[in-house]
Amino acid sequence: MKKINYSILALLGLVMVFTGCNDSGKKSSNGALSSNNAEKVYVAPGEQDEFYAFMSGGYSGNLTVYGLPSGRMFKEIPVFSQFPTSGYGYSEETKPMLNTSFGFVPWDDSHHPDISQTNGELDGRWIFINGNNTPRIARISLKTFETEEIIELPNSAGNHSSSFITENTEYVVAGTRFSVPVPQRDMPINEYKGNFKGALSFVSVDPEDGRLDLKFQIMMPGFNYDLSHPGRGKSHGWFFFTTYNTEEANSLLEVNASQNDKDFIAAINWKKIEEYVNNGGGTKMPANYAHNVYDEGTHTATSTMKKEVLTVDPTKVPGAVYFLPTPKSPHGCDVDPSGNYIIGNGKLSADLTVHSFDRMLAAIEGKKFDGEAYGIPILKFEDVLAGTVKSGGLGPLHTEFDGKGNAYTTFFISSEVVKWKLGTWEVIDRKPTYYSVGHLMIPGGNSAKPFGKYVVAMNKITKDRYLPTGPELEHSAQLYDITGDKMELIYDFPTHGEPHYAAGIPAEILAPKSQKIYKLAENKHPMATLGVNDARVERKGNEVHVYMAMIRSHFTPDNIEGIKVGDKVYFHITNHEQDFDVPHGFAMIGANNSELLIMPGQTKSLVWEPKEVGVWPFYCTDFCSALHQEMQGYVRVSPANSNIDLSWSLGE
Ligand code: RUQ
Ligand code: CUA
Repeated sequence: MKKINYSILALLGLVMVFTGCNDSGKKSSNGALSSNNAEKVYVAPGEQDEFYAFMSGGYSGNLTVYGLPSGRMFKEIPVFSQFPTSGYGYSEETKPMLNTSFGFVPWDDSHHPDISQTNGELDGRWIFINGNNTPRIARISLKTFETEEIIELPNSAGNHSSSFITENTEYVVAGTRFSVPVPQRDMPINEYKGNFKGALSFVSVDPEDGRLDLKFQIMMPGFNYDLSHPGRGKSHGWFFFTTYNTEEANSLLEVNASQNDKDFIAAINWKKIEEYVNNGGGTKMPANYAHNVYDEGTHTATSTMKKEVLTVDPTKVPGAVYFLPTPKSPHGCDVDPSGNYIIGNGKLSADLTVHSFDRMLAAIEGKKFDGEAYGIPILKFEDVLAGTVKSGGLGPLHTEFDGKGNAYTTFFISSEVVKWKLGTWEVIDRKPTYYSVGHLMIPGGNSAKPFGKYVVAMNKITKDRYLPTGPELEHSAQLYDITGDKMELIYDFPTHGEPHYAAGIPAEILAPKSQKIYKLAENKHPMATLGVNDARVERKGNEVHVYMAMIRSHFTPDNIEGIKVGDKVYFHITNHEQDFDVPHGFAMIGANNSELLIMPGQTKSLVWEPKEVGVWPFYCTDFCSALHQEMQGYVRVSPANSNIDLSWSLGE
């Protein structure tokens, strides 16, 4: 396929050369060239973007924030990975965020962000994202753009069909990609079939403060649960998951999991299961998983180990779970804005399978089953099929919607986005991507109300798009204008990590609510230094606690003596600024962690273990005023057996 891509590219290149020189402002056949299109993405200095785009960081473990249409990156939000830029995962306050049942896990692989919804529309309160490797879900505040909560998922492995939310953010849902023994135990791998389980986790979200709670897990047959999306509108109350490896192979899956002509989309009536568990149904099972919560008042996270999970055997809840046969190892599982169409993107096929929710209900009503799998009824393919999109592309992965009756599907192998019409299934347009596109994103594209102005294609291969940077290239995103009948490629920009999915939202929903400072008067951190007179240094055995304040352009105190080799020195530092965008940093020579970047009104703590006697400097890392270079101090470190008294000062 690469060859095809390059010949298309070469052709386009020729078009570029010829139209580029003599075309003065007229629309050229290659969208990216016309000055009209340049204007479409140009956000002049001082102006702001129309949309926020939150792109998953993939193997960076984080979430990056971009503006659309400019493609400018605004922030990287640390989620599952330690982040020295701010001290996340290094500061004493944030280390608990990365606690798991496996201990401290300072990295993950984040795939699918999803923004909270009310009545099926984006409400912009929180964004959720999955950790794929050590199964976790994070909740990030869209007021502070900080990670506020991480919950681990027991009985799960490869948390891929995650983290998608229901239309009133009742649940954030996560299906396991790998089935595993539940509970985990020592057993031969080749006894997988019939013995492993696939857990689908329903994590409730508190409507007031967003707090997460693992409400129940459905113990499904041992397939791979790849992707999922909620029903909406008429199908609200249902959730749909693609499966592959219904063969339950445990080795050489590229061959052995591609035997069945059809795998399934699992349709889960979660309202029914919720009712069942609310009436005392389900089995409590011992478990061990971390629940980490960051408290904005104390600026501190706590980690609690939970010991129990409620599991549900789907065969015990009649009418709650069905299988919809779907060709051919389906990947993406996307639901249109009306909630009627469920699209299975069969990655080994050229056609897209669209199921109808109405037809599914009718088939269930008529009890028209085609056997069962592990006690779960299988519906007949013909009975649930709404239509097939004869796409002409290869390797369909993901579909999004523009809210105007059109759907857009990415094709990994043929490297293109294909636009087609819901209901008639006809292909309307296709545009190449450069190269090998994975997900795509329309702001609100997986809600009842998409904002169908742009689609962003997230490509896996960058090759010749940008100046080379050695063997490793950032991935590329491509922006298409979708306001007309035909899509137009208007921009191309690099992204950070590996964006799998992304979520977009109009700036006007988020920007006005964005927090500017933390109020010092509301700082409840137990180690905060709220007045400069409270600044002090205290010794408890070999632990020394420095209570420090910072304001332009000094630390209080800035001279500390009486520290000894072998001490463990905790700096608890409070930023006394109350102006927007005036953080201070703190860096200590030889510290085995990172700096701290402390926001106005916030307290953060860093531990430092001095190894050598001497007089050691610390300084502010953020250029905060004309006297930033003066914002510095010294710690005197004496031998372990010295009897120099603890003392501290400023300006003496
Ligand atoms: S997916 S490999 Cu979202 Cu297409 Cu993860
Ligand atoms: Cu504070 Cu530089």
